[in-house]
Amino acid sequence: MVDFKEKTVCEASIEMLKKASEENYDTAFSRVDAMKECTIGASGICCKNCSMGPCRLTPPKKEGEPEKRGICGATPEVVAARNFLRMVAGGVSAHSDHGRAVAQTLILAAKGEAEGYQIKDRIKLLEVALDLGISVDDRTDEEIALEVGEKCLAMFGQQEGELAFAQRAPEPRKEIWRKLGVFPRGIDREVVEAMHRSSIGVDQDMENIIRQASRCALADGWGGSMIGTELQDILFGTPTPLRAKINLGVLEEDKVNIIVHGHEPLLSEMILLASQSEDMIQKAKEKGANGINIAGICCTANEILSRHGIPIAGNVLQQELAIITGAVDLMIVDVQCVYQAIGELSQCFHTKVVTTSPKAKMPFAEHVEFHEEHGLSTAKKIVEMAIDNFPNRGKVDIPKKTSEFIAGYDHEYINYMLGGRFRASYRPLNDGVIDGRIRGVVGVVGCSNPRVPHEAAHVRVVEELVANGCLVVMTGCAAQAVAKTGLMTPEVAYVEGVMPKGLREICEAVGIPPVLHAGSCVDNSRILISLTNMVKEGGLGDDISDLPAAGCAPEWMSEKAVAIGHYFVTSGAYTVFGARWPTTGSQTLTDYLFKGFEELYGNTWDFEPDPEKMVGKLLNRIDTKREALGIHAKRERVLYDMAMRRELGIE
Ligand code: NFS
Repeated sequence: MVDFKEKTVCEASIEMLKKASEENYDTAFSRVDAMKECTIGASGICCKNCSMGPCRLTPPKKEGEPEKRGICGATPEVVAARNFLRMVAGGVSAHSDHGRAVAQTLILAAKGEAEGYQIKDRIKLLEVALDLGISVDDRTDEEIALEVGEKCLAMFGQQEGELAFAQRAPEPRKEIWRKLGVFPRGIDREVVEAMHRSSIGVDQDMENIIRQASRCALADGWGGSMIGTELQDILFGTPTPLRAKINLGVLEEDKVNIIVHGHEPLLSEMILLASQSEDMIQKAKEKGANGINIAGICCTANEILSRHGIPIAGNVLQQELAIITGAVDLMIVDVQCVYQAIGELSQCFHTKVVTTSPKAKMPFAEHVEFHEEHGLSTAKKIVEMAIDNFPNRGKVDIPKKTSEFIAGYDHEYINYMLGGRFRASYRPLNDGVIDGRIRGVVGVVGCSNPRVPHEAAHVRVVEELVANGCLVVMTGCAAQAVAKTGLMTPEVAYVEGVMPKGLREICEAVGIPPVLHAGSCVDNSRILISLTNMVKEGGLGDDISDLPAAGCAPEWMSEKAVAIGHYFVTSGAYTVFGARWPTTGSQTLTDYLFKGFEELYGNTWDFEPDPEKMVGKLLNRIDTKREALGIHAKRERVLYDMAMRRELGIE
């Protein structure tokens, strides 16, 4: 008998896992038990980049035995470095293709050729235009937006020079990138070069391979992802804080439930618009439903949550569980983090799975291709499919579990909330860090991974960081885990024992929670800008690597997380991963990333699967930085015990 409490800390998920087990539905939670991990592949030393192999470079069994080489002679560190580089390139390609699609849509919208899309945030448009050196005088918004879109699109094919958005980084950081030869050029160029250099018989120098990983990752954080975030803000509005609900309980028994799943808000924004139209609501009523309910899964959820307060049904590991409720009339997907299993699983229920991207089709799904030119009409067609499917429902079991939280904290809002409309500034944040009320700022990001208990490490790490006076900024599926705990509501500041007095004073004065939801995974680029703003505000050193700030991804699984981690580290932020580390097969490479990077980038990668030890490492690094800045005060680390957690009502 499986103990579901060992699988997840989320009560709603436990309920659905019980149902899955009783009624014999497969999920990632059960498949992971049947799939034994390949330790050679997991540690990064299996090379399958040509058909002479795969070459499995297992470490020597006895002392004195020679280290294994690939058939071409490749050493373990070179194989592990190539595999790492390919992971980075995979992640960068995903974020960047997303950014490209947004740039293309902005161009269409500026020309009036994208049905349903318009320029929503004029201030962001002007800011981005000025950063890109685009003239804004005597021009219409559409003219400016067209040039912004074209300039951003050109960044993908750029062959030489320096990526324009990367110029936003602090000066000393840019000097480091130039000195090391990792200043990103064109986004596509960096991905292609990564693939070339890691193919058989090309780059066979570990450090040189990792150099390309750095350049490629930076082309994501300060390129593809940043384009995605900035241009989405222009098209759909820059998020501001709003209250929302999360967990499977947001599905509604009497309404047509449509789940938007995937990553690109280009699609979900239109679905939302279509679902709010009078004719669609009327149609739903005709079929006996009490309206249309949209909920999100994965990062597309974070996107429409941040801009419209649309509820989140769950994170990546809840996509199958949502279908098992029997209440999902249609799940619409675009790209990334969509499990193939949902197609087959949907056959056991009335749920329709609809794929929409020409890049992403799958068995057992209906394909309704989505093109921005006809965005709204296609969205209406899909919403109608969901309405027509409502009467086909069978037994419905929606877990009665939801939590409230606040989302929508981007760097613009942090600036505004701390300083107010007329003196918007990062000064109060920097002062809070300098006077020690905020010990440090930590970004907690990334996926959930069924190899480790779902959401347990996210919750544990964040609780402890807050208990130790850190302000936490979250994105992705990690944010969705902690949204269920109450730590993302300002009211938590009034609960005894959650955080030290200093952090509490700041939260109370500003009216913020200690944990800020900053959006989706491409929005990690917002964290880069926040860190840069902290540097530019002054008093905390000259570069990102001087800040008492760090990042972590306790439950990551996607290549995208590796790309994000690598651009955080090469931008100067110490970053710790949990769950698994992909280069453990080569001590030489692991040492280079965990130690050697200190001298190069002023901070390093690290790995720590134990959540409490992970917090220890993050706090150590933060305190070291505080000491270097001369703002250190000795203090004990608080360890959150189970009684304190229970008091908080955390699952
Ligand atoms: Ni990020 Fe978002 Fe979630 Fe991981 Fe997948 S949804 S882009 S990759 S699993 S956080």
